[in-house]
Amino acid sequence: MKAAILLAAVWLVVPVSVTHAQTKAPNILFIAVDDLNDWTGALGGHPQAKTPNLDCLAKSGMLFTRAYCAAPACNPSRTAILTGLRPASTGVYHNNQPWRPALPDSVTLMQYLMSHGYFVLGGGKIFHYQDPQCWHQYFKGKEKAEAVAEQKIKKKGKKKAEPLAQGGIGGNMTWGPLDAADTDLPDGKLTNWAIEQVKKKHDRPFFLAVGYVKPHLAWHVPKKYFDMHPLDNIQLPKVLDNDLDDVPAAGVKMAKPDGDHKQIVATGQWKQAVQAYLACCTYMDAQLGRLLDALADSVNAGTTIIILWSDHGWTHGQKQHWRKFSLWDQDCRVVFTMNVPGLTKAGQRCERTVSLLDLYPTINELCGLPAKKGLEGNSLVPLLKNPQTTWDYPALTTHGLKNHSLRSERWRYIQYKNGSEELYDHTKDPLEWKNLAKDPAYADVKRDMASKLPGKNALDAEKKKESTLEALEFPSPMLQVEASDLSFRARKISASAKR
Ligand SMILES: [Ca+2]
Ligand SMILES: [Ca+2]
Repeated sequence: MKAAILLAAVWLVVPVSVTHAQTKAPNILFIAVDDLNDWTGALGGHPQAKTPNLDCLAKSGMLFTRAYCAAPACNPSRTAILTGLRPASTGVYHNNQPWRPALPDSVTLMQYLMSHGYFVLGGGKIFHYQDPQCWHQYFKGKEKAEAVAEQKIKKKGKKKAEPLAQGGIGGNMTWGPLDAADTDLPDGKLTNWAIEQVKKKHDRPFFLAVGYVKPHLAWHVPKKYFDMHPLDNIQLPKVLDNDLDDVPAAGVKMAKPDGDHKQIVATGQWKQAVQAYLACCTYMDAQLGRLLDALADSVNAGTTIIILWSDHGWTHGQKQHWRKFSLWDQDCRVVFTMNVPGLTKAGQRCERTVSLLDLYPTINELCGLPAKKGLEGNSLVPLLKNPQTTWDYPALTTHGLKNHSLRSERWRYIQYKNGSEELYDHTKDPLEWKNLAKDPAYADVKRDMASKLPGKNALDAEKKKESTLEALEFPSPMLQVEASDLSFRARKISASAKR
């Protein structure tokens, strides 16, 4: 990746008082990665992670080392990011709760940008449940007819992107290398489309959302990515055998030790699962590299803010837990980088606790838009200017009604709906092995953390009738949104100058 070009400082951040008519507003490349935990070179969560392009992106701007999701599941995490409202305020806690019916009047980040003159386009997985009114254009990926034709080819015995070896425990938890090219898969096709967009000279500032679906299950990517992570050498995450002994029942229920973990251990596939996830991360990283190179070579280099985030973490057997859907650090921590030309500098790391809820207000400020009322995050611009800035905003992650987890720079405090608690001291216990919640010495810490939990907890939004299992994830097809930007054309960017 051409890091040097990303650093080009062509313009400075637009002060709020200056309108778009007077100065060129930045473009935004908004990259989402599904289910990517800290197993990246940049965050160092796994020593064998190979993510050179992501690492280069992080090194060329600001890496937030303590960034957390608002919820450890796709739908509620993304809903929080894109509406600027946390789950306890919306009632959208789980994947089976379509967000738009629950929030009919919510003006999403994309809608807000549209109303201020941005050209808003996207592709891949951004929302869990698609919302056509949020986009001028959307890349739907594969045509339905094309997918059907492919199935027919498969049935006739012609091999296309079929697994070379199959592993896993069933459901969507399967893995194995594919006899396929990068661009046979959705993330490769998405990247080709996104490259065309970043290369174009647009007549107004753009917001381009690119949502990668790997490393989400199922873990099937071209064979070369498996070969880059030889099975014999794979290291398992560090675990403590009796780690769940000091976890309250509500936490054990989230860990589900009798579920995936039992099956993966019984079938001797722990290393295979780790290999497959690492392979998927490297595949996604290769697509990311192609996109970033294209931007660096384009007319938009130097005028485009690059933001990359993952929607939550992922756990591979720690606390006998797999997937996300828990309130420990491994599921709540996300990858989050920002490259803001003229503002961030190469090699910056910010260790303050930040939330993905902060994205909406941050983007507004960087784009010079008026602060939108009612958003629950904080603009990160002070940290982008100086990552050492004092910052007393612990990051809240919520999984289900009244199950909260709060992370400060030192502590993680968990409080379940039934009142049971966990407390971990990250200065001594980064893997959260020793629950200090019952130790009276920490009563003050607990009280302080508990006082910062939401005072109001919205009741559950309406649920879909189907199962809540992960199979429901990303059920909505990548909709093609017609280029319905007529209202926009009438408005034009200069409209914002009249405010
Ligand atoms: Ca996800
Ligand atoms: Ca423990």
